[in-house]
Amino acid sequence: MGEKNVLIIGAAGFVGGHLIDCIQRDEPSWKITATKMPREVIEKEGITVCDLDITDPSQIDALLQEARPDYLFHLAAQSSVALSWKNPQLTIDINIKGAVNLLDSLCRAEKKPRVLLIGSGEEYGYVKTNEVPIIEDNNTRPGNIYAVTKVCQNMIGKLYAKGYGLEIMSTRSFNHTGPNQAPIGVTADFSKQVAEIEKGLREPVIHVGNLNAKRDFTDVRDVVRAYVLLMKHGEAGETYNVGSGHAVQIRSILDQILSHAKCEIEVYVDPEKLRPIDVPIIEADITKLQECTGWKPEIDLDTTIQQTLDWWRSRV
Ligand code: A2R
Repeated sequence: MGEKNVLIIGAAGFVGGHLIDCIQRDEPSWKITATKMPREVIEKEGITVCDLDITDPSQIDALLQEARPDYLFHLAAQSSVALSWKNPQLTIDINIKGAVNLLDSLCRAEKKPRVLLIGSGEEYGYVKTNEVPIIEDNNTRPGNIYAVTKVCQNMIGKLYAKGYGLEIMSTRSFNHTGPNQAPIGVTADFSKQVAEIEKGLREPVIHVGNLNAKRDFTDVRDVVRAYVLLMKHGEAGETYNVGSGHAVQIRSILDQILSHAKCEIEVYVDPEKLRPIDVPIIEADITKLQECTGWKPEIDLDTTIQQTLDWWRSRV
C-alpha cells in the first residue's frame, strides 16, 4: 500500500509500544508520529514523538495540521476500570470528551485520515450465557464507568462516520495481555506476584479473585496486528471484535503461571479481588474481523504467559 503517514495517539501506553513495533516490522514504509503525555517517555528509534493532551482541542488541531496523517490510531484513554469508579469525571473527560475533541478536529482538518477508535469487550458488560460467543450487534450493558465511556465513544464514532463521511472504524478489544502491561489484567497481576515471591519480596502466597470466570485472552502482539489490518481493510462506520474467540478459565491461567514458578506458592482467594457481579463467561465471536482481514491469533497463551512472567522477573 506504499508510504503512509501514521499518527498514534496515546502511544506511550501498553498497546502503543507494541503497535509501534508491529508497524515497524510489517509496514516499514509507514512514517510514524507517536503522541504521549508530557510526563511520559517513548524510547523507540525512527519515529517522531510529540506531546499531546486530547482534552485540549487546539493541540489536536495543530498536530493534525503538522502530521497530516493518512492513518490515525486512537489509543489514548483512561483505561483503568478501578480508577473509572474513583474518578468518573476524569474518565469521561479523557475517554468521551477527548474522543469528541479528536473527531471535531478531524472534521476541521484539511486532510482526513482513516481512523481506528479502540474500544473494549467491557462494552458488552452483563452478557447472558446464551449470547456467547458475542457478536458485534449484541446489546451493550456496560457494568462500569470505563465501559460506559467506551460505549459512548463507539456510538459517537459511528455518528461522525455517517454524518460527516469520516472513515472511522471501531474495535471492541477483549482481554489482551503480554510483556509491558501494568498489573491490572490477571496475567500481569499474577505474573508480578510470582516474580516478587521468587525474589523473596513477599510471602509465598498469591492473592487471586474469581477463578471460575472464563475470559477471552489474546496476546497484545496479535491484537496490534489486527489493528493494522483493520486500518488497511476495515469498513468505515463498522465495529469489530478483537479477541481469540476462545474463553479460558482464570483458574487455568493461574495454573499455567504457577507451573512456571520457581518455588511452591499457596493460593489465597482474596475477598477484595472478588467483584460483586462477575459475568461467568465472556467470549468474542471474531467472524467479522476474520472475514474482513483474514487475521488469526498466532501466539499461544502459554508463550504469552511465559514471556509475561519473564518480563516481570526482569522488572521486580
Ligand atoms: O494516563 P497516562 O499518563 O498513562 O497516559 C495514557 C494516555 N492518556 C492520554 N493521552 C492523551 N491525552 C490525555 N488526556 C490522556 N490521558 C491518558 O493514553 C497512556 O499513555 C495512554 C493509554 O495507554 P494505557 O493506559 O496503557 O492503555 P493501553 O492498555 O495501551 O490501551 C490502549 C487502548 C485504550 O483506549 C484502552 O482503553 C483500550 O486500548 O483497551
